[in-house]
Amino acid sequence: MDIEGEGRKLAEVAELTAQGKPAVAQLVKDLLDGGAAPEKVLNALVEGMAVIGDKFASGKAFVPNMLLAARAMSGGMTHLKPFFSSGVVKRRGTFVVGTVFGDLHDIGKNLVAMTVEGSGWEVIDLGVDVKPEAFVQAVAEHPGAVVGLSALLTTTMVNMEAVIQAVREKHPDAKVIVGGAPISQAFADSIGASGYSANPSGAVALLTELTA
Ligand code: B1M
Repeated sequence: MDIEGEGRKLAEVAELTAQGKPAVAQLVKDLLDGGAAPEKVLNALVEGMAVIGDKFASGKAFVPNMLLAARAMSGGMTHLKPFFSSGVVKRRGTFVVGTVFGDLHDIGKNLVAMTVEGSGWEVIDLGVDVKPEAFVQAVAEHPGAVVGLSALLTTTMVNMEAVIQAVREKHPDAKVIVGGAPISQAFADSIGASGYSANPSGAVALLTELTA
């Protein structure tokens, strides 16, 4: 594939990812089969997710748009995964994410997980109703991982503090970021979180900042 054709296809990957089109998967495959560098293809997917993430954060896109974009990106990632596992492409880091114990809400947490994964991070999603020990264990298995906690209930947001304490007891340098509808920057500060974000793209920006 010539450089011009490759550039056009990469731009198309970014655009179609933002639009949540399933055609992204085939485009990614064509690019990789045609010899495009996996990093460039990943960057195009990330660019698409960033576009939709910014629109979502500013109220110009909605949950279904984000879910479609994330699905399109996942389709593309299927073809990129072999390059990650072989070590040809380096991940930006590892993000261990979960909804804290007592809480079963996972739509927002999933959006954050998908957006972070779409930004080139390895994501370990522990699911919902996650006990402190499970976060501690995941950080032990993935040294240097940043932890992300989500909570949607005023009765469970307080459980974030117990998770932070348990994680820091075993991993004193661990970074833990928090988010969810009832969470504020003031609350995050009061429980010793490393950062707070109101939305998925903000979480990506925080991760970049915390691991710079
Ligand atoms: Co629940 N629920 N719910 N619920 N539920 C709320 C949260 C509630 C506000 C509804 C209400 O009363 N108006 C209320 C909480 C009140 C409060 O605590 N002050 C509530 C309640 C009371 C309950 C039950 C107790 C109801 C009952 O059984 N009596 C019960 C609790 C169960 C439990 O968890 N133990 C319950 C159950 C459920 C369902 C299971 C039915 C379902 C969850 C399904 C699921 O998640 N798979 C559900 C739902 C869907 C909701 C509402 C309607 C929608 C939540 C949602 O998904 N929003 C919600 C009311 C509402 O918000 N309108 C409600 C969309 C999602 C994209 O937003 O999760 O905020 P959100 O995520 C955002 C940001 O917060 C941020 O990014 C996301 C995208 O912008 N974000 C992060 C989230 N996590 C982040 C982490 C980060 C960074 C950003 O870094 C790590």
